[in-house]
Amino acid sequence: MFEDLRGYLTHLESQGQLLRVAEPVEVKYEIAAGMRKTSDIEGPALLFEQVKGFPGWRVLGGLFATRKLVALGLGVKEDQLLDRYLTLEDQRIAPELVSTGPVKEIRWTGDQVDLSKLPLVTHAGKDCGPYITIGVQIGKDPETGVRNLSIHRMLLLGKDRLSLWAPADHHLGRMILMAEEKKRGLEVATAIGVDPAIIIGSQAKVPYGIDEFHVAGGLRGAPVKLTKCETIDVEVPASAEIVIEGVTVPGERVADGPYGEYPGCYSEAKQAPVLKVTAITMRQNPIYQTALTGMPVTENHTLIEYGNAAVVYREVKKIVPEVKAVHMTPGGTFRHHVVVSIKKRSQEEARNVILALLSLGIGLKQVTMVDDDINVFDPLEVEWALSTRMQPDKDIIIIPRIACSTLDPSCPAPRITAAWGIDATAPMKERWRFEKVEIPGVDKVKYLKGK
Ligand SMILES: Cc1cc2nc3c(=O)[nH]c(=O)nc-3n(C[C@H](O)[C@H](O)[C@H](O)COP(=O)(O)O)c2cc1C
Ligand SMILES: [Mn+2]
Repeated sequence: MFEDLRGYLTHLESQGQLLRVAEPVEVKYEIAAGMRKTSDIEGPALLFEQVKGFPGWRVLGGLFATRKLVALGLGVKEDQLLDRYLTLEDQRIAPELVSTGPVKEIRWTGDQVDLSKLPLVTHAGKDCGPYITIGVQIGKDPETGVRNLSIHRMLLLGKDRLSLWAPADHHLGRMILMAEEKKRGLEVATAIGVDPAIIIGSQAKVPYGIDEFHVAGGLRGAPVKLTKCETIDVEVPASAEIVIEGVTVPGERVADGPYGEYPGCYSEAKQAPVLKVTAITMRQNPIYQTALTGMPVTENHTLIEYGNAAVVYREVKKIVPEVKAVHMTPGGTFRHHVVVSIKKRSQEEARNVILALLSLGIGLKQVTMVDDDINVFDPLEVEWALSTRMQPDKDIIIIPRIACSTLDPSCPAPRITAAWGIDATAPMKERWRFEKVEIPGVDKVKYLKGK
């Protein structure tokens, strides 16, 4: 368990997973270039100690650039990530309210609020401007008051204005619309620079009405300490580096984009809600955290993987208790394609799994089903199953149109996709015809070193 982001960074440094960059960098492209490179070479996370034009600020990037970093954030072994995540996600621990915390060391309210003083980063070459990309938004249901945590990008619009891209099928987007129906704004706090469990917890695919602070508490094995905001009725992590308090402007929309998105392509300008900022509080010498997205794999992918894999695993398990493994694939952006291995007990049950998974609405466009003797993490074995265990005329299911939360540019319209499933499990009868050829005694060959 880490007390806060700083505690976690100390741990990362001791593991050789944090690099301090002393060379001064620009917020436009230069920070993101380093993040792109570290994502492509498997880490480490980067702490930029000198940011041109922003004396006294440090910028943290690529904190979850690799799966290894996500595993370190959860304090689990990389090869046990899904297993451990499933257990921890179920272990809910309620947050604890404290009277104050380090996040209150500096307070800007009223005219002091000035977002241009924060080192907001411009990432991709064609992005329309600087974005906050890894702020954890905390909002409350306008009727029940139940909190929600999620991450939504925010475009810098002015010294006290940001866009807030939260679509209607995400929980925060729903809350914004509910408040608008009552002709009100929604109070939203954005916490930047929090301990890893809060960030990972914000990505849990739990139903509407569950406060993800309880999930974060379970992930870290201790309650998250929260304190009240200055200008809105929302609670935030007491040791966050920065908190931006604000209220959405009912009915107002602003062009947001183009922006280099998780599918690895630019999204066109969208009409996004607007947040009027009412206060900014922070720690002394704050660390501003930014996250990269774009071509997989980035932290926008690694952070999504386990929330999605957990939902898929739980769903498959309801249908086939003998589910062996689930792999959200990197090329599938950890959202669009999943490979699932099962021990089939009846001839067509892989088809039931395909239909169930495509209905989840988490962005899945392709489900590939294989038997339990196929390693879902090995693309060669998966392709071998496709080459030898399935016939395209009868083993592919195509669903012409479903509602789906996706930014896949090939979709015919926003939030609509076609989807498909491939049953590459072998028929149950004449099973011997699909058996892998194996040579006895390979493990006894001592004169060659294995991988
Ligand atoms: C780095 C990062 C950036 C993200 N940016 C956005 C975004 O701009 N808009 C969005 O709708 N979801 C974004 N997401 C995904 C949501 O935060 C995620 O789907 C979350 O689980 C939604 O929470 P909810 O289930 O409470 O709605 C982002 C995720 C990560 C890790
Ligand atoms: Mn939620």
